[in-house]
Amino acid sequence: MEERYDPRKVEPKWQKFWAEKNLYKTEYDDSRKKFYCLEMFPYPSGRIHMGHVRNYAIGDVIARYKRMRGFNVLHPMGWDAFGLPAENAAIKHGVHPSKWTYENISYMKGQLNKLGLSYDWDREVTTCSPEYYRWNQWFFVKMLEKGLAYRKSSYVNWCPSCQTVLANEQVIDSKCWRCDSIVVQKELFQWFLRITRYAEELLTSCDELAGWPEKVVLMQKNWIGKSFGVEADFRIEDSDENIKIFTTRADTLFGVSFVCLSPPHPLSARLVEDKDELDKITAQYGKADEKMGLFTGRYCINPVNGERVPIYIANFVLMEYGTGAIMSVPAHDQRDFDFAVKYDLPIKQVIMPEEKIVGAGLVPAQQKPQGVPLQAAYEDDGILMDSGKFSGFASTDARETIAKYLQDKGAGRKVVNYKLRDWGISRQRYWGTPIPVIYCDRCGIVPVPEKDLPVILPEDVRFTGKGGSPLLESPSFLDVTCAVCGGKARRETDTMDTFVDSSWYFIRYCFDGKDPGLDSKLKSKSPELGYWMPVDQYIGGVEHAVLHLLYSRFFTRVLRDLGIIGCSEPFTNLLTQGMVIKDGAKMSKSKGNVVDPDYLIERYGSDTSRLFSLFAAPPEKDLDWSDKGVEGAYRFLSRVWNIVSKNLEAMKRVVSDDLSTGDISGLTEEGRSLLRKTHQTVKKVTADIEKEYHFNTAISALMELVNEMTGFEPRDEIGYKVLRAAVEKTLLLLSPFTPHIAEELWEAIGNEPFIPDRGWPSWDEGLAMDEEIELVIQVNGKVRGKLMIPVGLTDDEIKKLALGDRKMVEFLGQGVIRKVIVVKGRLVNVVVG
Ligand code: ANZ
Ligand code: ZN
Repeated sequence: MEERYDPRKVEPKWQKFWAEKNLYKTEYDDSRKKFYCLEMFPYPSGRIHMGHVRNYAIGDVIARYKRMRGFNVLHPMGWDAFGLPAENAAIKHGVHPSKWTYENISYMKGQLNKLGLSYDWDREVTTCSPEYYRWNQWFFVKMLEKGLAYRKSSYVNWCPSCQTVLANEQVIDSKCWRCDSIVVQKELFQWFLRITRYAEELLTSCDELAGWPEKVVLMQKNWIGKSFGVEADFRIEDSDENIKIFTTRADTLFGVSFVCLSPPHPLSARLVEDKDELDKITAQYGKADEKMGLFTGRYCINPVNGERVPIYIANFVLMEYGTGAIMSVPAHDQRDFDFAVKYDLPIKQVIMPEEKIVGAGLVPAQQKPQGVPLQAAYEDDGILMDSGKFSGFASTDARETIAKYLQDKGAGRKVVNYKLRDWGISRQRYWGTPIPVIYCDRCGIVPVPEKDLPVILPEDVRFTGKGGSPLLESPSFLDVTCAVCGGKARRETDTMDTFVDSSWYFIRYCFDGKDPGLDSKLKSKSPELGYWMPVDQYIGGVEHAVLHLLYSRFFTRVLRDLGIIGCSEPFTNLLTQGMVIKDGAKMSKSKGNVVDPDYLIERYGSDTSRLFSLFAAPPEKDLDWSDKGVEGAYRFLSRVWNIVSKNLEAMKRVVSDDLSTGDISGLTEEGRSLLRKTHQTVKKVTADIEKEYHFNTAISALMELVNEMTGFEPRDEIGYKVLRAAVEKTLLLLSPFTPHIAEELWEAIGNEPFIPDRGWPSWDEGLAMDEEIELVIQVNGKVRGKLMIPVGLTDDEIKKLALGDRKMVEFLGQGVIRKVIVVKGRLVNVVVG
């Protein structure tokens, strides 16, 4: 073997070996325990970054570890390949999104392979390929049949100069990313998936996500956002019509000073006379920065006290939430407060903080705080004031009481609301899955029949970035005959949100890519899905903690209800890894603090890159980049190399024997110590991996063992046996972290290659035990001394030692010993009277 560690020689050799023999291929085998380990698939942006290296290194350790523990491990990889950057590249540089994407994939796949990741590439998924997205379309058509997909009008960002819809990330400071025009809101018909049908189930089953970080579960719950409230009717003056408002604070009804409608609310157009004014405010709809209102000139009646309340149109009231209309209580809601100040509307306090109450009784109206006007809304709970017969109630009770009062009067009802909105999936762009419907003048909306799927995205289109989707200018795509009447029809030109692609890719991985039976297997229950799903360990960035995970949970349930899959939750355990930071900031191009993985691999090798990223921090914490740390990881691996190269010939002459059943009496003191350290290290590394994947402490334990090996000089055969056992166990334990060097040295000492098929090493409790332990001596329950004693003594021997200790003899003096208790061989309590 080479004297010096040179990863540039070692790593390509093993990558080639693994690939040629297709050693990471996985087979469905239901006689074996499975483990499905999944890392979030990357967007093929061009190159991988350190965040990917970290994410995939973590996943690879888990996959390799579980494999060595005897699981049938599924560990796949693929590409989230549709999306805006490809289209932007086409507009800017004239390359076709498909070419751009596939070239990036090919480069990045090379990078992943250089990292030595144990993927079964036969299951690779590329979401922009028709073999993949045809299933988006099939699921969509099924969802249409079930009423889970529907079309309605809603608002999109629109650039009036480019005449095109903009994604949120193409709107920069309210302006178009290309031409700097002010972006407006435009109403368009769009397709939605009815995720709200699953809102309650998605919420309650959050409690089953025991293997997820608590904060992620909380984010899921908050996003679903269940709230209990009241729908109250405010009758419009001089009309029999009501404005229905939704409030969670019925206790503040006596403090209402105006009512606001959302601009698109159907009543808005009827109550406002000046249509230009309404258009103006509609253009500002949904803008969080500036609150704007328009007085309609009309009034409505507060159902609790009959007061006349002015009706406004306000840009911050969302049409999609509650009823699209609110009652405004400036004294107790900061947003309403700001609005009231801006438009000079009354601010009427009806809740006061509890501390203000004198004595314990009710609060008479005249005792209300006088003088100083509110400087800001008082949003907390408290005691009602100026609220008619409800004054003096605690606000929490009043919410109930007033709700009931309204209900009895027939002017309101208790309701439950969810923040969760149906999922708008229409994107007016090219590089995505075509939505499989056609529009026929005679028959209306017609789903593309199953036999005509997939609807293929045409490649011969032009990219100008102006005038809407390129699909609009592709007659071969656009013009179709209606599947129902055979007449002329038009294809839908919108494509699907790319989140659809990532909502079920983990299900696609359960099949071999070339499985000819796939066609039927994805349409009904299959043994593969029953076996592999759910994912046992999912690993990825916390930035996907809300939408991607929620959509995946939704899709899994839809497929369950279509009879395709047996489970409801897709991911049993979730690990959200921390960020990679350098010089105190997240690594990013804009910060200019990026370290390129290619450079790192070229200079130090992928084992060092992996080891550093696993050693520098536990997976869920941020990883602080350090050049010194990388150097340190490299030196450590060099040390392992040197131990083997220095002792190679002698080690090769002895048989492998970890002495766990052998006779250790012939060992020197150092030999015994190394043997003990070896068994202790196996135990510790195993425990650290099992306990929340504490790879960093596992690696430090390995470093300690290697230190001890470095200082060890075997003198005879049994010495070399011990060294060989230490080296072999080190290589096995290291192999999930640094697979290349582990294979190389494993082979060098004369073993058959391919470590992942070896079992995980075991340890012997007896040999791992310390030779001496600390004995705590108490007198009448108080600690009076400590003593190092050999392990394995009987209680009587321990008693003798404890009582014979010189300090103890002095301490006990003339006292009478009534009892001596030995606890677990580690503590002696002497009871003296
Ligand atoms: C009066 C009020 C008084 C409110 C008060 C709050 C505090 P959650 O808890 O998130 O469900 N609201 C209702 N529908 C809305 C819409 N479509 N657009 C914008 N805001 C809307 O929030 C419910 C509260 O959000 C409701 O309670 C309503 O304001 C507002 F001291 O009603 B509240
Ligand atoms: Zn038709």
